[in-house]
Amino acid sequence: MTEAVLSLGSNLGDRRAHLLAAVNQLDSHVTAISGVYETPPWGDTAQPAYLNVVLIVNDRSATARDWLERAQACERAEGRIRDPERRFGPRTLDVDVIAVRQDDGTPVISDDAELTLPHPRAHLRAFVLRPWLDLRPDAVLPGHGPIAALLDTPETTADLAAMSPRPDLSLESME
Ligand code: PH2
Ligand code: MG
Ligand code: MG
Repeated sequence: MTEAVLSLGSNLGDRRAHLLAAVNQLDSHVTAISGVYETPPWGDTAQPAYLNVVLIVNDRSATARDWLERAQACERAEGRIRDPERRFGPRTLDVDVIAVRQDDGTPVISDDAELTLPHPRAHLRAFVLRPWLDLRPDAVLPGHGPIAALLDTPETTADLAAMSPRPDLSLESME
């Protein structure tokens, strides 16, 4: 069995609907859904604000690569178009695999070009760390330490202050 932490983001079209479609597609594997946050764009600032959410997903038989394939299937279902010129540009739906662990708690470490685990930029991204903290206050990002501490670094504090919870857009009700 593996448990994965997935980061979902959307900043084009009906943002909440794109996030909800992914939750519904991952369906019975979803064991926890964070609050929804409105977040300033990271990495490429000339684009609309994002909605971000973090999911914890479990599957008896899934490998890390299975999670990547499921994440990409969710992106395709929401009409994701990749612009090779804009690596961090706008998107209908982005689903990133942040961290995976085996059922004995061992983290999956991978430097595969297609699937680097843990995610190589997660420690810099308040939009990943803050919703994850909602679900797992004691979580540790392998190689970087407790996520609570990572939200108190020069790389994340400004973005943390600029993001806001959107309880009005919660996905918990699954409507
Ligand atoms: N995703 C990106 C680039 N920048 N900024 C925010 N706030 N949220 C995202 O999900 C995001 C981003 C590319 O993966
Ligand atoms: Mg991403
Ligand atoms: Mg991505």
